[in-house]
Amino acid sequence: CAMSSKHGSVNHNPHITDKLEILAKTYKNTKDQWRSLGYSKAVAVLKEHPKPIESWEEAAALPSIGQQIADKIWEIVQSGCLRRLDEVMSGDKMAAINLFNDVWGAGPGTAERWVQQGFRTLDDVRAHPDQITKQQAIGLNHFEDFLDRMPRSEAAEIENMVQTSALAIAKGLIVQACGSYRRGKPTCGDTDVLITHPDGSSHVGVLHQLVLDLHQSGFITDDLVTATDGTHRKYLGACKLPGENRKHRRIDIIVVPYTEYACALLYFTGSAHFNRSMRLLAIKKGMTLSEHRLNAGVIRKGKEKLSKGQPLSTPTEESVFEHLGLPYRPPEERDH
Ligand code: DCP
Ligand code: MG
Ligand code: MN
Repeated sequence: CAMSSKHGSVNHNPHITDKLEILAKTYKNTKDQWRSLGYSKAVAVLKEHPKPIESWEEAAALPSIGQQIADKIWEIVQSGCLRRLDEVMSGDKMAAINLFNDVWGAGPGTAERWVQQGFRTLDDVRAHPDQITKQQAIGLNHFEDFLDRMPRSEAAEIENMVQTSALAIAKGLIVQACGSYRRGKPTCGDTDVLITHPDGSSHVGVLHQLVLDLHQSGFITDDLVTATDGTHRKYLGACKLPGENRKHRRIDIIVVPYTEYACALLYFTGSAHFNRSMRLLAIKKGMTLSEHRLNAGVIRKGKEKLSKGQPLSTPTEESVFEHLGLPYRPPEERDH
């Protein structure tokens, strides 16, 4: 989490966590979010455990691990297998649910509906256009491409392409790839481009023109979402670099006012898990952290907010860490 100082510690129980992670993912795909969360928490605890689990009692004594999960851990330790996992994996319905959850724009609800309608393969779904949203149609079209993670060098090419186009619209724009790319990952699921302008106003109207221009040049191939969230404008789509043998890649672009640059940069760099723990920490300190700003002096009564507090000055990411009383963490160390 954002507060812990240990990173990259060795997992002494991969034989257990590998199996429990599959269960967590499967339950997530079936809307059984509560059970999924239980397994995810157990996996996180096991990954921090300093040694291989050797007894049922050792497992059950850990936080977030109850008797049922301890039983499963013990079964894996003793037999190397987990019957529940075999049951879950062997069902053709379960396999289809897991497949359908990988279609962009389809969540657990859609996946379950498609399965109930008797669909088991992507072609079954494709044969029923009346059951597919526009976004899901794009997801089905680029199914293999979207699942494939691109090398970070390709994310850099995409960042460059967007940067060149944006700078032709307004000089001085800051155009920067965030997400897994900024965290230094070797591969990226998409490219997350953040745009702002230091003069505080020239970012306005840029996104609309940029998307038009990138369509014109053939770089953007599909639009998934265009939305406004307060002062942020957001675009999700698909793009393809020029040249032979290029895959369609997911691209996310957000355009923000310069006053919100640091909080937006922090948010868009992630990871999602890191953001959640930063936000929780802010709440513990009587603050709220969002992709827009950091507020202090928030007064809560239970979950209800009596006062939303006042925004703090956050010119840099460092300043956000400082307000929260945390040592600065560079992007490469924000995976957890
Ligand atoms: N984000 C978040 N909460 C979410 C989704 C996203 O806080 N539920 C933030 C943190 C992410 C960033 O947005 O790092 C970009 O989202 P991505 O889904 O693109 O995730 P990553 O770039 O981190 O990983 P990937 O390589 O899979 O794209
Ligand atoms: Mg990303
Ligand atoms: Mn993204």
